[in-house]
Amino acid sequence: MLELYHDWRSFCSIKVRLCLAEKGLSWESRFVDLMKLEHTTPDYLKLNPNGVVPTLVHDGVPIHESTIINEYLNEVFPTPALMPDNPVDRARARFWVKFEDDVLHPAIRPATFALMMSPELAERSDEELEAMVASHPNKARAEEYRRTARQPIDQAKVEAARQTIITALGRLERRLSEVPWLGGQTYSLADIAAAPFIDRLEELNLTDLWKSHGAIRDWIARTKARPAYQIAIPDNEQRFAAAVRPSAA
Ligand SMILES: N[C@@H](CCC(=O)N[C@@H](CS)C(=O)NCC(=O)O)C(=O)O
Repeated sequence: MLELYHDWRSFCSIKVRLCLAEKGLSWESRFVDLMKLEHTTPDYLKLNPNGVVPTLVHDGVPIHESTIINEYLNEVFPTPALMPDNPVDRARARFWVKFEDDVLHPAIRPATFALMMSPELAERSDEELEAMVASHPNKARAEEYRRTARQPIDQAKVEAARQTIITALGRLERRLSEVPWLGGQTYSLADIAAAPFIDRLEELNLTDLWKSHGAIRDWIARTKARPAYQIAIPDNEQRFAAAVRPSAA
């Protein structure tokens, strides 16, 4: 049995749900509400001491980290294969998965906190915030939650992240001008890692950033046309209250 501890809205959770959907796997949803700080409760920290979602539990065995979870799923459920079959393309695919972990996900966080999460986090009481800071294994992240809940948006940080996103989109555009998918000729874990970025930039109303990137827009259209994409992204009622609702197309 597969259980996924996840938040419908979380970038890394979408990444794992995409992989599960591409594999056609059924799984039990264990919703961990990040806005209610449920990821830092003692029970959840026992399951994932990093205090983050997602966590996959396969027949009682927890697996952490979205990239590692997707590699695990690809090994244990090999069909359809989600890594290229030659070593050079596999190396390229791994590079783009790492690019998502190192660049895309950190770059999207400031705007997500500022524009999507702050209204809901502001509703948390001081006691809840203090308990979260005390129990969160990553104090820098805990402070980010507290700051978001109580202080004005740090516009300079959001702008710096926007510049990082613009540079990242330039790199993605160059890659996708050469090959149809990030890993080369076939859809792979690399595309799965980057796909949550599409939905998040839509929610943040930042799609202008790829307006002049024809190869990215083509990749987005092909990615969104995959049935797994529509299964994995949140329904409207599962989104942040502040989200711009993307059309179903
Ligand atoms: N590298 C981790 C990152 C996990 C992560 O940052 N998850 C976010 C949601 S996308 C989270 O749980 N944030 C809560 C927090 O940082 O307190 C992964 O890929 O699984």
